[in-house]
Amino acid sequence: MKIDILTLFPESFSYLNSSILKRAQENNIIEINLIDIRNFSKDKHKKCDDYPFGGGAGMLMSVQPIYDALKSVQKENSKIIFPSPSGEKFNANIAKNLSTYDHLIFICGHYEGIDQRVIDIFNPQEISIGDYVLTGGELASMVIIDSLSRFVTGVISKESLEEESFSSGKLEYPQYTRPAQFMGLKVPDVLLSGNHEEIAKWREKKSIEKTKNIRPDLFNN
Ligand code: 6GU
Repeated sequence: MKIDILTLFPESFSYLNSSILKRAQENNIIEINLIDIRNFSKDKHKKCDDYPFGGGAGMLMSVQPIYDALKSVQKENSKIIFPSPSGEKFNANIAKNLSTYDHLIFICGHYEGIDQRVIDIFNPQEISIGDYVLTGGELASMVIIDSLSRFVTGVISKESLEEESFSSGKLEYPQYTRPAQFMGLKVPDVLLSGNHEEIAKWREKKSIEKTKNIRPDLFNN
């Protein structure tokens, strides 16, 4: 999978070069490209924003630099995503769907938003990562990319994908590693028993308890 990220702040994406996504890139499973929108501005000062017509707070990202940046990477099969607080709410199903594309392009908005004509011309999928507002689309893009990458074959093991929260519709059970005792706190005996059937039962029970307490809505969906 190839992912192009259009942004005014390419330096904010170093997270994608660590840990699992670093390995995925080294193994040529995922290729991530950062495109600095500013390089496409035809303004003599490389300006990429301007005042909103009709007035209002803040600045908007202008259409021309984004248009040219997008055109420089768009192919016939590209899926364009615009992370935005006004998008549909992100979840694991959307992540799974995005993981099936060969080419994704993310447009990172900043300031008070972007010129509507970017949306009218390219018809991107608008995705919000939750009901709160971020200062820009960079963090949201990273959240979406991190999450969809886990569904790309070869990025993590099949077992990890199946065991974790939301694949089962429930929250994950508590986990422990060595030591078996720390500051008087003992790992539950069943996990040390070697009885896989009992361990599976305990995990299922804990998973249900936790979901009931914290996310009862998951049972109603
Ligand atoms: Cl995708 N972008 C911004 N700027 N704020 C958000 C968001 C996205 N999702 C929730 N809040």
